[in-house]
Amino acid sequence: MSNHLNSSNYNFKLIYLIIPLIVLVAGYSFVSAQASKQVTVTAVVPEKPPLEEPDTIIIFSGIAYPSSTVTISRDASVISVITTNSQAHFQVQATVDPGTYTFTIVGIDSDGIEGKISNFTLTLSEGTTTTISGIFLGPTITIDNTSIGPGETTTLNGTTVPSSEVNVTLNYTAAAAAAGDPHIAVHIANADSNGRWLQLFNADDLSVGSYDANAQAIEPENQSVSETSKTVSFDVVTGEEEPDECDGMVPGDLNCDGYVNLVDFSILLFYWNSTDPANPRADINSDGLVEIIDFSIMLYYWTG
Ligand SMILES: [Ca+2]
Ligand SMILES: [Ca+2]
Repeated sequence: MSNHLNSSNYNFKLIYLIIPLIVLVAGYSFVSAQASKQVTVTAVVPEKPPLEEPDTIIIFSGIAYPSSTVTISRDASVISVITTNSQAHFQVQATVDPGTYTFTIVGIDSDGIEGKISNFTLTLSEGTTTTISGIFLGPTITIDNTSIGPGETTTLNGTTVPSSEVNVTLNYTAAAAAAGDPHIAVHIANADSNGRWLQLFNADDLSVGSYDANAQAIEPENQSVSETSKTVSFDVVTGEEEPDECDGMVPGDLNCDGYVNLVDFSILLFYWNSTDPANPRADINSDGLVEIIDFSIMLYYWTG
């Protein structure tokens, strides 16, 4: 077909369209400013119908994840599975019937993590060659802990274009946010030469509540900005909300080891006659005093 397109028998008209990429996660100035990235759609149309109608061709090119696969589907039917190079670039050409289609593009990184799906709805006229260039899929993202308490961390990581800057946007979603608490924070991570990025959050640096996070990459060559990644969520909880090992243990099992025995009895003696024992389970009947009644309840549950 390229012979036809380059032939001097035809005059070609170049339709050059710039469409802004739809950024699904918007609503705050930082990402809006960074989302000026654009995908270019170019269509080459023969001015006069040739004797034999040339094929209708669509070309996709862009960035996904290094040495990984990109799957392109047309109305949910896979039309092409391609491999990216070590710098995450891909280009593929497909011949399709004319018509209006929704194309979806999704990458799976070399760790098997699927990125967020990108969509394009296009009308392809017969005999045109349409090129969609500048596609930049959002980074892949995974999270290791979805609930963290004091001193605990959660790590977000994934893959994008090598040596890019990755902006991780943390969104505090709790309704009862403390006054003055920033609801949005952007953390900068840097992808290594294999495209792997990582961002760690420590519960001690965050308010108790629920968080959403996603990532966008800025590739080093042209400073173009990727689509957003999928969104991951995690909760920061207080120490008291951590699982209590004494939940479900019988009264009298003061050290919560599943037995009521001499160990529990020695703990009871330690707190004997106290009104506010450091181990509140020692006051078995919760009447404010560790005494003979508690001992008799302990004997009732005695397992030895
Ligand atoms: Ca015990
Ligand atoms: Ca008592």
